[in-house]
Amino acid sequence: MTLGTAGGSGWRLQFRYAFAHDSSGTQDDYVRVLVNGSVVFVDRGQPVNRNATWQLVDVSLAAFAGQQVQVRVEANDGASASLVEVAVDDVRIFRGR
Ligand SMILES: [Ca+2]
Repeated sequence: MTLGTAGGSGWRLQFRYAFAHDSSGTQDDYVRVLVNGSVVFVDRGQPVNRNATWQLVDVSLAAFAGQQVQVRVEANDGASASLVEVAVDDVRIFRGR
């Protein structure tokens, strides 16, 4: 979608996500969100057990005003194979005040 016109303010990306991993998690495990190829959000694994809980993320898209945007979600089980569980829901792009 195209975010209005250049210089427009208030554009935001919101979504909920859950990221679960076990104690074999590392920084090479991650979930991230890219807008037009730029990383706007990342959460990396750690060597602890983490249960999946929904969390809200709110990112300003002001830098992309006037552009057509493509949002991409990536999840990665990097380094050695480990438990990586990711869910994303309620993705919204809107113009707030
Ligand atoms: Ca891994």
